[in-house]
Amino acid sequence: MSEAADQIFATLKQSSQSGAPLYLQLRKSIEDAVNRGLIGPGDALPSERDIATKADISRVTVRKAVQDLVKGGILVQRHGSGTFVAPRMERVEQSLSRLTSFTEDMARRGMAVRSAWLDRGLYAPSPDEMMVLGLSSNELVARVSRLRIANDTPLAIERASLSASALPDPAGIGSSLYAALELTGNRPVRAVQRISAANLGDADARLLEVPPGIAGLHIERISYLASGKVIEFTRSIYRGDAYDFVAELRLTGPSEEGRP
Ligand code: 16G
Repeated sequence: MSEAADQIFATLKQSSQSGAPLYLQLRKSIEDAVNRGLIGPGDALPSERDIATKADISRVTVRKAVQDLVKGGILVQRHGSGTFVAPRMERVEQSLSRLTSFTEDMARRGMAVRSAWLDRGLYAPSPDEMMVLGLSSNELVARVSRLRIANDTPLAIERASLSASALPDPAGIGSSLYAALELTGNRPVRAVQRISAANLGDADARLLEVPPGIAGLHIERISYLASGKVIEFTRSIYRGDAYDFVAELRLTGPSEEGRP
């Protein structure tokens, strides 16, 4: 760690009269140092003992601040080797006006795509799936759940449901669902996507290699064939630190007002 960064802790020592709890002051100093680039991705933090001595605070206080920053994804701890500034994610900017597949999106950016299978098979549909896909209780639903990985970084967990008549062999889709649907004339032409904030649960956070509880995006996509029939109902969790969804907005002319 550079001398400039060392000063973070010395400054804290001088300003520790400000009233806020010490661990919050330390947390903020470290966060500011990361944001200002004084310490960068991959840089090691001094040991707990060293920080405590430099800032003249207790090791318990240091531990509390560091643990908070690990939870928030600012720092990472590696067993045996210490605490480091977390690697910065290269954010993916994703347009909200084009109906593309994950494989196409990543290929366009020159990123190597792969998926890890979480589930694929034919099941009795859930009430949600029956309603959205228009299935009756004696029909089957095809489920395709994958961890989507680009350049070795897990970016999203996608759980797609389709009617079994549209996808009778979910295990045979290969690397792209949309490419498989295209072959049978079932590729969607329109979709409605709903994006909401979600704090990641333990299991999802583990798969996405982020701390549990961190902010993510819950995305629900319902896709349609040209006939208007729903073909895909996908619920996904995207990493909040990896994605910017971008929509272009235009001023509505009087003739278009009130149109959906
Ligand atoms: C996108 C879609 C997902 C679709 C997948 C197909 C979102 C949020 N999701 O990731 O609904 O199933 O593409 O990708 O955009 P694939 O053809 O590479 O399997």
